Amino acid sequence: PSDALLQVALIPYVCGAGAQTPGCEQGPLDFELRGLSDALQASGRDVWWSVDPEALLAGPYGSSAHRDLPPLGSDERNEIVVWHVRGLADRVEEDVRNGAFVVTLGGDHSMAAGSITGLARGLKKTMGADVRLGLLWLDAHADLNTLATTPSKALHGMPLSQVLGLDVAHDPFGLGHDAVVVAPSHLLYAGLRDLDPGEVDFIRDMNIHSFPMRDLVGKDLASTLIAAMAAMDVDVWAISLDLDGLDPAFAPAVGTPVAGGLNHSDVLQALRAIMDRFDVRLFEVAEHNPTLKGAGVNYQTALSTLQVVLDGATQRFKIRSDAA
Ligand code: B3U
Ligand code: MN
Ligand code: MN
Repeated sequence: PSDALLQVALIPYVCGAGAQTPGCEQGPLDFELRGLSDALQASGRDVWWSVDPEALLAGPYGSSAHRDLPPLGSDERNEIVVWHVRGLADRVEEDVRNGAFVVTLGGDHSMAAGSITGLARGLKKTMGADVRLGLLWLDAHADLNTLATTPSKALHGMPLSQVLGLDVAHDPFGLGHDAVVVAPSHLLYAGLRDLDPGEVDFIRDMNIHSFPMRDLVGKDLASTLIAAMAAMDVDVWAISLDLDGLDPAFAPAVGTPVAGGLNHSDVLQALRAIMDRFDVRLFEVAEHNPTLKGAGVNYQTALSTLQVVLDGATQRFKIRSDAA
């Protein structure tokens, strides 16, 4: 019916243990304290927190676990990430099964292992086992390291090795063998400018479609991404935005800023065009670290980005429910 509302589930990932710089665990609550859910509530959509970020922070792997973090790479450190990743995957799966558009809010980028796996599981149940999932990854980093190639041992540099199945034997995110959910040919990178040698090899050897920053000079981001996405045989898309993919002017409060990033208005224009054309079911904002300077700028950037994405999702939903 045409009066149906788009359901939008905000899902928090209150974990920063996957990053070298602590603080991302406070990201989702900071977004909410600055007014996120109210600002996103609009006619035509129903926005709610699927889990209360404050309650999660008060739990066993919340603020207290982050106060004195065990060293990177230790079992104790990874256990915190695994707990949050598994919880996120379950939450995303359930909300996707119930037909919601999912917004995952971090939290360090290890979250993507859970969000993309949860989305794939939910889609398999609602659309069938052979649904093809595409992933647009906006980031300064490729986040493609394995335990063998990582220079830092930080799990936020590894979620895509899980999603693509590069290190199934070690399963560092504890998601099991069925969590290989995106084909390398269905991954699209934009904004890359700080890669490790192992990641450069993976991208070359697997022929992953990538627009590093230097290849975007003088190109129109929207039409470049649209053309690349249209050439992929994909049914449903997820988009993961690492705030450090943007130029630090638009998102200064990130643990690993890298100069010379994506222009925010270019990204907004691209997202408008993408939401118009492709069936996007999940949008992720990662690496918001409110303990660093410039958190208010991060928030404004995240908010305007989500407004564009949800406007597009609402439009598509209206067209779909009018036709039904
Ligand atoms: N590639 C490096 C650095 C890094 C990855 N993601 C962020 N930083 N934010 C690594 O540690 O894997
Ligand atoms: Mn990054
Ligand atoms: Mn990242």
